[in-house]
Amino acid sequence: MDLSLSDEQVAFRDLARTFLDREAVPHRTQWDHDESVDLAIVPKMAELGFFGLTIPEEYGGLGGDYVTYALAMEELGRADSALRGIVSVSSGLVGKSILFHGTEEQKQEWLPQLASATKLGCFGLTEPDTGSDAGSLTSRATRDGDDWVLNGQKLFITNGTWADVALVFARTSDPAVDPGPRGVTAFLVPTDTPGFEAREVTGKLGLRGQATAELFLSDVRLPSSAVLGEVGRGFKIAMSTLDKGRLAVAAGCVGIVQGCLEASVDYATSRIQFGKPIAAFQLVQDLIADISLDADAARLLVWRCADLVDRGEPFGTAASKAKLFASEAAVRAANNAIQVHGGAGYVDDYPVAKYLRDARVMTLYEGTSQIQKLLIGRAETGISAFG
Ligand code: COS
Repeated sequence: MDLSLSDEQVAFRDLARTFLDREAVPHRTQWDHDESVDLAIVPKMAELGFFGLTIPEEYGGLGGDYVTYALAMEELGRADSALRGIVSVSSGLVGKSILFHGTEEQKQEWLPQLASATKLGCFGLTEPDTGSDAGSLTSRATRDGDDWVLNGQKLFITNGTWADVALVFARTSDPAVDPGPRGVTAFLVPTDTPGFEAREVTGKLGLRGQATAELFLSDVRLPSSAVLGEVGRGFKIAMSTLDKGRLAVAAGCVGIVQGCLEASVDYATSRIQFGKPIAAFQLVQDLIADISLDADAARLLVWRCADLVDRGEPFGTAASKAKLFASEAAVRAANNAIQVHGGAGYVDDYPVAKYLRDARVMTLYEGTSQIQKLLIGRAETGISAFG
């Protein structure tokens, strides 16, 4: 077993870190206060390859591997999780769904634009009344001649107000006959289609630099070519895409833990109390050791999962484990980092308060910690707790 990174992987990670330290880290607190990152950074990130990393070269991407993708997500999480979300939703959840389930026409139309971030995507699965129970979604798509007409509502949609294309999951079967996952179909909805509206969700605890929206679909008329994959197979697209999304969230969480470690070491080695740096006190070292252990353990789970993807092996349960552990570790590490900083960690002069606020949602979105545990339990026992 070889856990060392290739020269190319190290080079990409270092390039990403240098770029983000220059272009994102100095601005992240302001973006957080403004409740929006400066979108001028998006084309620069695309130029570096963040958006096209795992999209094949024939569609304008770099055709890279998932270990490199995990490294990129880690660096984004260390710098600003709002940026990580923009990338992993647009090119990950939306781009990968199109890559693996789209027609050649759909790939040609959308992938080069998503890889270059000239267009952004959002992923419309969650609804006001269906979060964990995604298979019970109630947005409807009905046939009208050759067209589909969509009506419904989506909630907590990352990139919602910025997106040019929304991947929307809607029920195409009669809910009285089939209210479950089998009646769901995926649609690619250009957001300038009449009847589509996105409204910003405000007042978030964290990820304040990221656009989170509520989507409203009122008689949104789409041609048949807007269907992604087969009619009635949309839930499988959502679930298989979320497996890779969970890997991206987990890798971003590793970045949060790493950021907490670096900030805590910096602070503890320079802050003097009782005549010496507080890093000299064993109870402070205990906190730092816990953060360091969380960084290593989460990173190893993420790399294991990315390696399984690269080798074409099943990785869904490994993604659930990585997401569960890394997201809980990010919250724990941010809390420990604030403890190292004392009162200074409670304000925005240091990054750890923002790390905690951003980390908190990681245990909720793309499947709560409880859903990840149920999925792991189902894989181990062969028995489903759902429905
Ligand atoms: N990849 C491919 N197909 C999958 C899959 C996966 N990871 N998981 C499930 N499926 C398929 C199943 O094989 C099944 O197919 P068939 O109908 O052909 O048998 C179908 O999808 C339904 O699967 P299942 O019976 O597991 O559906 P459930 O309603 O029981 O799913 C869970 C329950 C909890 C697994 C699901 O609703 C879930 O993951 N919820 C969390 C949703 C989430 O992460 N939301 C966040 C949105 S983005 S912020």
